[in-house]
Amino acid sequence: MSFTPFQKSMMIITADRKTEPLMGTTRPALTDMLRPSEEVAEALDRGAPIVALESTIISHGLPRPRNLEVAVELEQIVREAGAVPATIAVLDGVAHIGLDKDRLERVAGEPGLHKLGFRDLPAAAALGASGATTVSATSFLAARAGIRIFATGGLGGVHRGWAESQDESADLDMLSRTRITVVCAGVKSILDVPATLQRLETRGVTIAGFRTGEFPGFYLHSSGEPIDWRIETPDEAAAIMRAQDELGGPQTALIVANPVPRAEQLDPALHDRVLAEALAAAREEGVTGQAITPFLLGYLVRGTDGASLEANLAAVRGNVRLAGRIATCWSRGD
Ligand code: PSU
Ligand code: MN
Repeated sequence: MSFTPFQKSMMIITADRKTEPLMGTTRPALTDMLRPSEEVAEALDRGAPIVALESTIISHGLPRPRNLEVAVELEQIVREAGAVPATIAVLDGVAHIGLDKDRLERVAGEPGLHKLGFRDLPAAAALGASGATTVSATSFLAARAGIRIFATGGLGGVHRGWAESQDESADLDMLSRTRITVVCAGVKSILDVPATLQRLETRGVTIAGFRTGEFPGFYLHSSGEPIDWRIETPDEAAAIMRAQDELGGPQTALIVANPVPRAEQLDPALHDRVLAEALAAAREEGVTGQAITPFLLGYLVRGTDGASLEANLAAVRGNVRLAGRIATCWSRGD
């Protein structure tokens, strides 16, 4: 007898619910903490193609009110590719896998939403908090719900000046222990890209360039860093995913690195100039930790008169489209 990924995840949830409550405490059932929308639950049951989408890019990564339009548009792109979108966020302590219109509006507009990495999920769930999920939290929640494919803009990674700040995004650690395929335009160019690639190699995360042998540079078509594996079709991505499962071993991710088209990239000279200014401003203002990524992305949008935003959106749209195609190949089993 075989089971769909959703059925398997529900078995885990059911099994977890049977575990002994801690002495003297009651634990909310996991089903209450993780709630697939009706549409997503039904797609999981049928083994239909699904693409997970993160919400931090909506709440913290893009300026309002454009962010809501983008959130709606990204879901539409997934549908056009023949897959079901599952935007993920935590609202009042519940991790929603797939958001209806009202919930999407909350994520785009609610002031003071948390930015939730993986480590924040237990606290948010227990305390009934609301927040947008980063790549680390979204990867975990998607995989937990039985979703294998996830699209975003650019991953977090090793920050410049890492030796002093020790700031390495939790995204990398999560991708080294989660069986998910993430389609992205590389890592954000505000980061130390060679150091990030080194960390991904050390941690055993597979990277395949989609029609490129160079790691994309988020706003830029290329970061200039070579990568070892190049694929030409979504089928090849699905084949790598099947090989991951068949080979076994640690539950690592597959990064499908999909560059923004050259025609839509940010002008490289403008990029380098404004990024240098942004990094200097962050140093001067003492911005660190969780705040630094939104600060730098926001600075770039203003410093390039919105051109970085257009490049960012072009990258995300392309990633979402490709993720939809990979999800279709994956669920067809070819
Ligand atoms: N991609 C974008 N914009 C974003 C992000 C990704 O195009 O804002 C978010 C993702 O949620 C990613 C997070 O996980 O930035 C990384 O934040 P940090 O560097 O604090 O880990
Ligand atoms: Mn960080």
